Amino acid sequence: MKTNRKVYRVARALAPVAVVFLSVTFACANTRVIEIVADHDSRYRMLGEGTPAIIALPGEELRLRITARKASSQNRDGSIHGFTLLRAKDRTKVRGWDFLLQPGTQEITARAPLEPGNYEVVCTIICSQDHDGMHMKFVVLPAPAPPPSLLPPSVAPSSLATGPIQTLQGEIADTQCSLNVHSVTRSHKEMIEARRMGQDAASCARYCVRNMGGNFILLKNKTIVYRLDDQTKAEAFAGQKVRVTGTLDRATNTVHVATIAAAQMR
Ligand SMILES: [Cu+2]
Repeated sequence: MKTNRKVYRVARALAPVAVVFLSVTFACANTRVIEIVADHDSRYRMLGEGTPAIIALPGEELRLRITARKASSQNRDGSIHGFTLLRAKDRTKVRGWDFLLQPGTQEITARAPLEPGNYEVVCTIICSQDHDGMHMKFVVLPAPAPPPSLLPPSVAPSSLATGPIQTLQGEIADTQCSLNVHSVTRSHKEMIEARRMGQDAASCARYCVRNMGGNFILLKNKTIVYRLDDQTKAEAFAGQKVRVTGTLDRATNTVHVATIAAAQMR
């Protein structure tokens, strides 16, 4: 319950940004596709997320693309996992969210519950001895979309008229190292070798930002630099491989950040 509340608090803090990015998605009339694996070890997974979680707006239409892999046992009807949404507070089922999964990939379209709060996806099939551990978080954000005039300038609609929400992978680095201010290889290598800036990518990036007036940026394939409008979120991942979601302002190569998460390659 404690972690639930924490996730909810984090989600709430993200709400204004998420509302904008989700409504931008709606404006494009695209249903968000969420890729999930219901895995053979009785765990749900989402690519690049350590702890899988679905975050949605009240009533948002979601297209779940779920790949199911068989654990040790299955139902008589051939289904190998379940995907059922419960309210976290009383473990009651959410209507229209009770699915059985067949081996392979299936697409399910469903609407997020209208009531904001914490929910949980659970597997309803005794798929293995570890079946009890097969669940994932689902958070419905509070609904009210702030009027555009109340949004911080960084997420004002004018700057969001830049493109669809996208996910970019790379490393959180700093402007100095990445823009060759004090590095010829666009990396922390020289700085670390000189032992002046810190002993690894994370401390080097933090040092450069804190003491040399740099900014955290997203460095893709060691060559492409994206500016990030949310430095606080970026700092938490200094020197790490991440997935950043947001909209890209091509004019300034700035990502209006919705989320940053550590990238876990499978
Ligand atoms: Cu299962």
